[in-house]
Amino acid sequence: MGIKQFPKDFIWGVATSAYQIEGAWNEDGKGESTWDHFTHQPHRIINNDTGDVACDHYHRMPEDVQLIKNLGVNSYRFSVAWPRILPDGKGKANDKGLDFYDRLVDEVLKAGLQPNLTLNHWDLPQALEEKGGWSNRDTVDRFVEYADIMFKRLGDRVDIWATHNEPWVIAFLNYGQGMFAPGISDYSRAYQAVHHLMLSHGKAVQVFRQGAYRGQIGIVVNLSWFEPATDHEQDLAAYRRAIMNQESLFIDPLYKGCYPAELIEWLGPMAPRVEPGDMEIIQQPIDYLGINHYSSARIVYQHHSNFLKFGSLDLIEPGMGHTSMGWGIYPDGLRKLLIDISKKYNYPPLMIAENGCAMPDQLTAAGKVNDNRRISYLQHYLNAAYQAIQAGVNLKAYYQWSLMDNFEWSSGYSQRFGLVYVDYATQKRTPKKSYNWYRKVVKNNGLEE
Ligand code: IFM
Repeated sequence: MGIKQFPKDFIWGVATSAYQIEGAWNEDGKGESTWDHFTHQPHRIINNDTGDVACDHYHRMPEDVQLIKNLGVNSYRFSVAWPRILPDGKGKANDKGLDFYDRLVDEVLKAGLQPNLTLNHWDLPQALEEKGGWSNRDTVDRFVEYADIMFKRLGDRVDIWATHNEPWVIAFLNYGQGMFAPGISDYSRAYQAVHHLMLSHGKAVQVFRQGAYRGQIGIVVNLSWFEPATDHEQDLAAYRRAIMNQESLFIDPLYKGCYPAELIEWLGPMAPRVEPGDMEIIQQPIDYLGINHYSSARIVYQHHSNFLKFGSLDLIEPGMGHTSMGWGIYPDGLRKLLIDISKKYNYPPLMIAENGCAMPDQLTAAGKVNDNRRISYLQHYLNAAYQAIQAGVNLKAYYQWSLMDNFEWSSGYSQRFGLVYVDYATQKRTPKKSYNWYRKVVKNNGLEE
């Protein structure tokens, strides 16, 4: 049997984030995060679940790193809980918080893995939220102070850094739709948050370059693959707005130093306030662009849907159905997306920072999880990534989301994304069938044909 080989130095990994796995929400001097605050309110999350304990990773970190080592991957993507470092969002850093990530990075290195550290995977210190959070320009400088602390502490050992994970989600689900913490529905604030997230990214990259640290730095955006539903002018225009709002709004400033003019004009008074010099700061050269990809859709004009007046119809590969999140499975969307982004932005180095699926996994009486649909999902999406590389995409890495089942934001623990099953009552970890399948892919540095 032949192997579809990935490039020689390809990075294979798994990803997690602090709030979703760590627990220990108020231990060792950690401050309250927006997600602590949000989940402690009734009816925000399915079953009123919280991340108070989550996978108890804070206390089980060496065991979890061992699971990653045994998987054979060469990198681990995780995030730092900002309020563990700066409980009040500013001032003196919390030594115990820093010590935890120090130990984690050392453990990851000892296991022969490259650390890939995300500074902001959504858990903002609540103290900063109370002053306006990401819609307050002051948060930009608070983030840069925090980033500087982390660079100084771990810059000698971390290989890959990301400033933010999914700024689209932070801006639009947190401040626009109000579905995520802090639960605010105000699109003017959401667009202002976009600008502050991008500005804080640029400033943090400047600080990173000044420190001449050894690693690479980039940002991670979430991108679905979109196609216009028809070639009618209204659908085509709706499609352009969808693309601008998801993609160009975040990627154009990085590579072209501007926001998409057509979208800014459409937004009118909702457009963010930008100060002179901001766009130059955002356009700092980055080492890679991280992409999180989960779904694809056809875009239609819909007058009553939202102020951008577009609706989306899931694209689904015949026979592949949906994940348990209800997201259509369309692997070719990943191939098309990677090629499209590469062409638009002149073939930058790309990393798939997240891809994976929630499935209705069951632990059998024999203590096994036979998650064949996840294997099929990963097989197809990795094949799409392989085809994109063959087409010239400069893809450096693939991180599967996620190492283990964890707290899936507003869905709480109802969704299982892991290669490892977590029994939350006992915290027992059980590698699923897909864990062994992925191990083989990594070992072969490719897919069996
Ligand atoms: O669990 C999330 C992750 O935190 C960010 N990207 C999407 C994943 C699945 O919803």
